[in-house]
Amino acid sequence: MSNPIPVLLTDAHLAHAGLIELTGGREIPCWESPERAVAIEAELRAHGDCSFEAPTEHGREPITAVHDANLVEVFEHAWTDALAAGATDGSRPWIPDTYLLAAYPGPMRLGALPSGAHHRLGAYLFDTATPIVAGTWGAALAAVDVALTAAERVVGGASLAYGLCRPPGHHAARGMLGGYCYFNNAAIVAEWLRRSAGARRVAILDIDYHHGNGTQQIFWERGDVLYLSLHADPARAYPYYSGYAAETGGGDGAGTTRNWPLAAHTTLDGYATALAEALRLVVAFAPDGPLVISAGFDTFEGDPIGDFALRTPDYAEIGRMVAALGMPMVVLQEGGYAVEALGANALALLTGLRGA
Ligand code: Q9C
Ligand code: ZN
Repeated sequence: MSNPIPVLLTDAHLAHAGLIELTGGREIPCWESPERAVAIEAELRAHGDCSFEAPTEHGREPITAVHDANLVEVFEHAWTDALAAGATDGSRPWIPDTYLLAAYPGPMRLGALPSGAHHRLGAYLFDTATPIVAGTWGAALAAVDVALTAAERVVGGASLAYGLCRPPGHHAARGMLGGYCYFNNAAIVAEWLRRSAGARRVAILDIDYHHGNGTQQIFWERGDVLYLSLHADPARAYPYYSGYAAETGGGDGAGTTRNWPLAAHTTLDGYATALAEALRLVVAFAPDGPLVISAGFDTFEGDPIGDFALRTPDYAEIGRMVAALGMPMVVLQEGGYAVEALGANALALLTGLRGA
């Protein structure tokens, strides 16, 4: 008989409702909605063997340990500066229209920056799917606290804890927001485990449908953090520019990044083959801290923005495979947009992870 699974969550995410994202030249309702976390919470409360706990505040230090301090400052002030400048009347999200690409300066030496943080934000954002509203900053801070408090539960002895993070995190890089992500919850936890919890080697297993470009970038040259990701082949799927099998890390991190780009219509068969390879690498790496799992359910057959074909019981099998490692685990919510199935999929994964 195992103990209830600690589930860390807060209502702070409700104030982050981006309203719209721009995709392929169209304005569409945000897939990444408050209803996602509401649905997962409802299902776990109704049918899960879970204890529900509020996060504690951890401040900014764990955030600036992985993110550029300028990004944090610009993100904090982007909404209020947009309002003050009259750039939005508050009824619409802020989405910058001008982005600072690496190619912009060329040989030029550029001397100044725009005064409004909402304009500077264009230097710290890589797509048009990551809107900012009044509650975004607070929700992103709270999601980090959710993730870190879940990690503390595991460090304190729980074999498994689940952080119901919203907004998600794995697309956020050191100096860049994007992909519905603001702070990289999983990367912040991994770095916190290294710096503050005595771990010398930490592994991150990313099972969201999309490649976690942010997590990979943050730990690219780090031999002490293993990043493993199963995802849709970026040759056809967002984020397009990373997640190819040839990307394996650099410098001290050569060999401690690995990617499994997968085909459209991937079912449990193909998924489990890749997952088994990844799990063998976790064993070989021999982490001495908990396994950090970036858990997305956009691999589900009914997901509106994915093209995999996993079914609800498959998440229990995936969970059992990971549980067989016998490692303590911090599970953090990333994507998944089939709202009606999210609760069942989360419950299945957690049930499997508990070894049931
Ligand atoms: N037509 C997460 O799952 N837009 N982020 C894709 C495809 C961005 C996904 C557009 C998808 C971001 C956490
Ligand atoms: Zn995703």
